[in-house]
Amino acid sequence: MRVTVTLVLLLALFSLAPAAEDFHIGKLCVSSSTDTYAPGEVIVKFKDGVSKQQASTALADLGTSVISTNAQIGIQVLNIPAGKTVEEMVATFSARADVEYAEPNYIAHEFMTPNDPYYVYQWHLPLINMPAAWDQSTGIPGVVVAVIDCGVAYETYGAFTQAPDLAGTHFVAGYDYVNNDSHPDDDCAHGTHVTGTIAQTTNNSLGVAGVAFNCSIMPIKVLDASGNGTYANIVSGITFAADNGAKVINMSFGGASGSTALQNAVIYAYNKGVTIVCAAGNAGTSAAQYPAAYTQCISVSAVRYDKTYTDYTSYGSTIDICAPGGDVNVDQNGDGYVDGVLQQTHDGTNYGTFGYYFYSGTSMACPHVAGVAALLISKNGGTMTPAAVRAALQNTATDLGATGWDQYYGYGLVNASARWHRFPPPIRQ
Ligand SMILES: [Ca+2]
Ligand SMILES: [Ca+2]
Ligand SMILES: [Ca+2]
Repeated sequence: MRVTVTLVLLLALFSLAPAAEDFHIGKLCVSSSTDTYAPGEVIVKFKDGVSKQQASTALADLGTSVISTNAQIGIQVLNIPAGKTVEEMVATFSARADVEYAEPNYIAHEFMTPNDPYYVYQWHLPLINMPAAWDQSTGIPGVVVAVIDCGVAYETYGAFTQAPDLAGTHFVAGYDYVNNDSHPDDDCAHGTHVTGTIAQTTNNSLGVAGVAFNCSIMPIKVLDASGNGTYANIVSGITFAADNGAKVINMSFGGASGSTALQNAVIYAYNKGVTIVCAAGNAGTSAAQYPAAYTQCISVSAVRYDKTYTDYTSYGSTIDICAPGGDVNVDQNGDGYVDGVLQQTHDGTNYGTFGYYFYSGTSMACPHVAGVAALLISKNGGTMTPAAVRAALQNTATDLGATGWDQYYGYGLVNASARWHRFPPPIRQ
């Protein structure tokens, strides 16, 4: 007898965003400056013991004039002579015995703010410090995130249409284990929304943004149009991802039953160096959900705008970290819309009719962490063990609730912009 176990998508309520023309879009501040340092200026610090008179004589001899000084730091900002470059003057000052250091007057830019018009409604991205994180990395295509779900609107094929805001996203070949073909298109809408949070085409003046938008997505379909799938298909999806170069697996679904086959698939992928990120579940209880509860998986619970845990999120001893899952019953940020996670997907019936949907659930929290994991791996050059990814995520999370790890928030809210150092740290020579 064949036993079929159905899974439920870890998606709670959702509501349709009003038609695009109902959005009122505020002005975005995007720095347009491309200068890396102020032209015609250098910063110089003379050595302690060099008198003001000696310094000003040196500056006059070099044809420079003082723009400003900072007594606490002991620096002078200088105008350099016409015909000299900043590089030349930095070299000239640096070579002097009486100068401690000289450097260009670098220009700091505000953190990248994407120009996607509905980014302003994606409160869940700044909540995990995305603008600052994008200043460090937007991901690299060699880091592949497998989205094991109900498919993704990644191509135009047959009855399916590519989501307009996935047109610039990198995709690698996946598989459809529901229909047994190589076209894992989305007949449900969930997988496309999840994919958007990881790698929506970003800074393209369209729609919304994603966390690791220069990483690649491997779409793998294991759930059907109603969001159910067998463990056997999920096992196949996991081994496909592990065998085909995925660095991260996102699983925004779960079941209440443990399974030796499912556990062994997770171990197989983990041992191949794959970081596995799973939604904790939407049971609102401490009952374990699988695969999230397996120790190889990073189990993600869900918080809302005010950084409190949601009424639907599963919790308990297996929670590792939390991320924004949203709450579509409230508008805590006062933007006029429910506080769901906003991404583009189709309406679930007409596979070419796309809109921007506020979803909530641990399904939505999970891809935030998968995206941050992909950025970490990107910043590390494209490879990083799952143990190192886990350590970095947990050690840099922002603690919430009871001090230290707790059963609702795990190690805390994922922090995409945390400066992270190689694990283990290099030994100083
Ligand atoms: Ca976009
Ligand atoms: Ca809102
Ligand atoms: Ca805590």
